[in-house]
Amino acid sequence: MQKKNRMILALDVTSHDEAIRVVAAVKDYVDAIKINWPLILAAGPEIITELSRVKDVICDMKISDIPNTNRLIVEQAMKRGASAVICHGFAGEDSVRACVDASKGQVFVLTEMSHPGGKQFTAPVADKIAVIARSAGARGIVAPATRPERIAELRKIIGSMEIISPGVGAQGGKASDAIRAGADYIIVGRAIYEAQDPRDAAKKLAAEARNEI
Ligand code: O7M
Repeated sequence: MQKKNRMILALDVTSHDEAIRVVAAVKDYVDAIKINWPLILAAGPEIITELSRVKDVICDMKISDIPNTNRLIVEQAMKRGASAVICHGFAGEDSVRACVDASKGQVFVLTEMSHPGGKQFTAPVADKIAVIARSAGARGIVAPATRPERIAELRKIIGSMEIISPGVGAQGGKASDAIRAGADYIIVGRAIYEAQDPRDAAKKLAAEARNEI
């Protein structure tokens, strides 16, 4: 993934054709496409391969099982063309390591979730999860744009590992705040694909993430 726009598209649409339309409109302004269960279930896992011909695809299945099952899931995603996967950290270090091994290090570990409920269970253990992500050899972590101060604190734990940050737009976070706090990339979904003009929305958000406005 080339760090040009500093933005990852969260493509949570539920039709193959809609997904392709959105990607065609915004591909110049995003560095990768993150797909999650809504699109994989609607369009089938072949969508991973199809989109990987356009951009790097991050498979966000929030993998959180025992190590063997995690390995099997990651192998399937990578075989279909994913560039990286996302796993939860709360299943423990062995589960995270299984994802790291199966993806050759291309894992982002979710630390503290961006929604209000993320404060209940993930926030109190987020620092420990960041330590696990680092010691397991993950590529980076997911940290909340809705709480930029937490991005800054988690950055201190992980050093130069990458931070990708959801919660911009629909959840109330601001692209420039997340980047200033230490995120490498923002993750944006609804503020782009639900916009009247997704291309224009993506252009403006990328400019903000690149610190141009
Ligand atoms: O911009 P949105 O709110 O429409 O979408 C945000 C995307 O980021 C959506 O795909 C969520 O599943 C994801 N996300 C969060 O919103 N909060 C989190 O804490 C973590 C994620 C995520 O990407 O986890 C890997």
